[in-house]
Amino acid sequence: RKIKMAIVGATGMVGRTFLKVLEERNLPVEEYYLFASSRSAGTKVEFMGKEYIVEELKEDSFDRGIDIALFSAGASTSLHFAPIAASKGCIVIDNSSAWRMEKDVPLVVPEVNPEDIKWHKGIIANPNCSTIQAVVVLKPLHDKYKIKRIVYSTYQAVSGAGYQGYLDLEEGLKGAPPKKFPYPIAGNVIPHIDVFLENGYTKEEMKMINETRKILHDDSIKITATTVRVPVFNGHSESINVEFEKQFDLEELKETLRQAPGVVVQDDPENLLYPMPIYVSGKDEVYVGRIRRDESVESGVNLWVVADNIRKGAATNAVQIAEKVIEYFFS
Ligand code: A2P
Ligand code: 11C
Repeated sequence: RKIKMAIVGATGMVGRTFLKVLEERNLPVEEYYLFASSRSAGTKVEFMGKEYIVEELKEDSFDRGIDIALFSAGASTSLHFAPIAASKGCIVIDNSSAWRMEKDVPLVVPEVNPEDIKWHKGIIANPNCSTIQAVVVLKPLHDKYKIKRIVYSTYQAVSGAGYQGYLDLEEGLKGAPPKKFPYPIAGNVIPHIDVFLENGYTKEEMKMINETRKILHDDSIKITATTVRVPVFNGHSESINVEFEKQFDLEELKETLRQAPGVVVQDDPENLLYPMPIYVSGKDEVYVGRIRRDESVESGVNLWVVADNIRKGAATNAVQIAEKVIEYFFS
């Protein structure tokens, strides 16, 4: 069976990375279609050694038997177009926040809960970048020691806010005023990502809390979060404090992480070895270091977790979901 795939938002930060990751991973896809808004319809893009023309996304865009669509064109585009695509038999893998918490939409990180893909009803959601890198590391620890509570503190790169966010740092370093963020990001730290909610948390913080529970299938885990934008171009960093039900041996915990799929342990303080975003940018794995016991509680650990938010945090994760979709439904 010939598989046809669409990329929606092909001109964006994540969309361009979809194309890069697809070129690297060689999926059994016969035909690709590239979509964006009317603003960039007609744009020529080099992809898989061919020239593609970006088309405007419209209601009838999925009428030509497209099997799988990777969406990264913002939540409002997904809200409108994902159900239209799904109604035409297309499996949508959506990178926006629009569908993640819907009951009949699986929220998937392939290293963590690939089986959830099997009960999809047309839309599969890709989690928020900050959540993805956290759960890749937390899942093997939850299986072994049962997580009781998590405290997330993030240090998030400007690329998470798309091209405009990236430009705010680039131009801000030359003295230009901000356009995307409410304050200058160059030389600054902004404790505010996405909109504020009534409980005083930002939406980014609540995404981390709710998505972690959904992906780990455990609503009993207590979670709190503070999410912060820092002047880093690409690669999100997170300090994760975890408390377990069970006791653990630190060496065994490190070994568990070394064995975990998609995880690289980079932890050798004597040789000043710990993960940092400028070195992790461009990688598909999640890096963890600074692994140390939290001596203030019965059974707890501190972790420093870094990943490329555009690759593993978005594009790579979505392409990995597509690979699983093909394995489960097209072979
Ligand atoms: P366009 O380039 O035409 O604006 P980023 O997150 O880097 O800002 O990228 C957002 C992506 O979503 C871009 O590819 C953008 O296309 C696309 N996009 C935004 N709005 C729409 C829309 N209404 N329909 C289709 N694509 C959209
Ligand atoms: C950021 N995490 O770094 C955000 C971007 O829910 O998909 C991704 C928002 C989302 O700004």
